[in-house]
Amino acid sequence: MAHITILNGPNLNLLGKRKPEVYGSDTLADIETSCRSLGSELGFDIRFEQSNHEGQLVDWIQQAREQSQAIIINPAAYTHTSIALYDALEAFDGPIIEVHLSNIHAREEWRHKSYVSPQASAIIAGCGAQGYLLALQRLSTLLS
Ligand code: CA2
Repeated sequence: MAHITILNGPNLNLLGKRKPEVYGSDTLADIETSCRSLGSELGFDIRFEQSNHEGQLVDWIQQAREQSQAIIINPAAYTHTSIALYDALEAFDGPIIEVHLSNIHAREEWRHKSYVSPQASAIIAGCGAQGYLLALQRLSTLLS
């Protein structure tokens, strides 16, 4: 059974509680439940994590090198700032899918730059919570 690490960056623990017009009404727990449900249909064992701390995300990416065949990551605001995430992801050998709930290219200009995209096999933005499920479906193709 393939193991997938799904990582979520800062403030995504607030999903569903504020800004539904931008990020939708699902909570992060709702997203985790739907990822686990589709993941079990696709034969994936899933580790689902959220942190507000950059170093914690780096630690989980490093753990994924030993545990996981692929990473799905919504780095949230660290998307636009983090060379540490870039470097950690560079050391991961499998596919990496970057997910954003909102279309970062239709928002403020400073959100258009992603330090994660150069390390990603695919980028999904603007599909809301469904983006995580699309990422799992893509991994099903890539890992089969
Ligand atoms: O669209 C996305 O998924 C983002 O990664 C979300 C980040 C943002 O900084 C990125 O540019 C795009 C922000 C996540 C914060 O989520 C909140 C949820 C509810 C209330 C406040 C923030």
